[in-house]
Amino acid sequence: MATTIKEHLETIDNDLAALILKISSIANTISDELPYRRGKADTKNVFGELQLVADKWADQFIIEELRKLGLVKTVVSEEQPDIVPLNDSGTFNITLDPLDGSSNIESNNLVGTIIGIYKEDLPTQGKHQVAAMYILYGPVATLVYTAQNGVHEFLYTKEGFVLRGENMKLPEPGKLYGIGGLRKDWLPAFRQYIEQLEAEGYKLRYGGSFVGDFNQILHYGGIFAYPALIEKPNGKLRLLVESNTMSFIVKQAGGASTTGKSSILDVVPESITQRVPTYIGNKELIEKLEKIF
Ligand code: P6P
Repeated sequence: MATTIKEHLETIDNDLAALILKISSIANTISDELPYRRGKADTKNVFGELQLVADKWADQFIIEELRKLGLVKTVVSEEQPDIVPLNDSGTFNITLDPLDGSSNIESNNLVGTIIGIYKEDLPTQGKHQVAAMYILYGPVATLVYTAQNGVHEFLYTKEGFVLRGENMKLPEPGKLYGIGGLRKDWLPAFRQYIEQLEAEGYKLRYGGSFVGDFNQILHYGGIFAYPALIEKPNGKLRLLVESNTMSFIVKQAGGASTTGKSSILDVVPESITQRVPTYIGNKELIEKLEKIF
C-alpha cells in the first residue's frame, strides 16, 4: 500500500505536519478551479505585473484557508503589497507564490504554488525556513516538500497524495540547463559558462515557470537560472516567495544555489519585494559558476 502524505508527515512536528497537510488539501481545489479562472484581471501586482484572474483567486483562496487553520501568523505573498496578518497566536510565517508561472495557463503549460514556512518573523534569511514545499499542476499534480528531513515527492491520485520519491537527490552529473532572460542580455562571463555546458552536451529545458523548471532539475540534474542581466542586475525572481523556497529544497537534495557571489539562503532581505539573481542546481555547477563572477 503506498504511503500517504499524512502517514509520511507523522515523523515531524505535529503543527508543522498539520500545516503541510492543509496546504496539500488545497492542491486539488486549485487544480479543479484552473479551467474556470482564466483571463486577465484589471489590476497589477506590486511588481507592476498584470494579474490574472487565477493569480488573484488562488492568492485569496490560499490565504483564507490558512487563516481558518489558525496556525499561521503572517503571509508574504507575491500578489500582496504588504505582509498579511492572519492569526496573532499563529506559530508559522509563510512566503507564498500562489500561482507561479501563471502566464502559462493560457497555453496549458506548467504552473505551481510555492510555499516557504518559517517560525521567525518575515522578512528574514531563507536559511531560517523550517520547511519548504511546492505543488506542480502538470499532467498530474505533484507535491514536493522538505521539513529538513530530506526531499520527498507525492503524486495526486484518487486516494490523495501518495509517496512517489523519498530522500530525492539531484542526479550527478546533471543533464539539463534552463536560463531566463534573453541571451544577448546575459553577462558575457555567464554566456561563456553556458556555452561551455552546451559544448559538454547539456540539453536546454526552459518552460517559463520556476516551479516547473526547478522540478526538472530536481529530477534530472543540471542548472536553472534567472540570471543577473545587463540592464537588470538583480534578475527577475523574488527572493522571499520564489528563490529562497527552492534554494532550501535544493540544498536538502544535495544541490546548491547562489546569487552569483554567495548562497541565496544567506541573503539578508532589505524588503519583501526584493529580487535576486538566481542560479540553482548541482553543487559542482554552482561552485564552478561562483568562480567566474
Ligand atoms: P520569463 C513566472 O512569472 C516567473 O516569475 C518564474 O516562474 C519564471 O521562471 C520566470 O518568471 C519566467 O520569466 O521572462 O521567461 O517570462
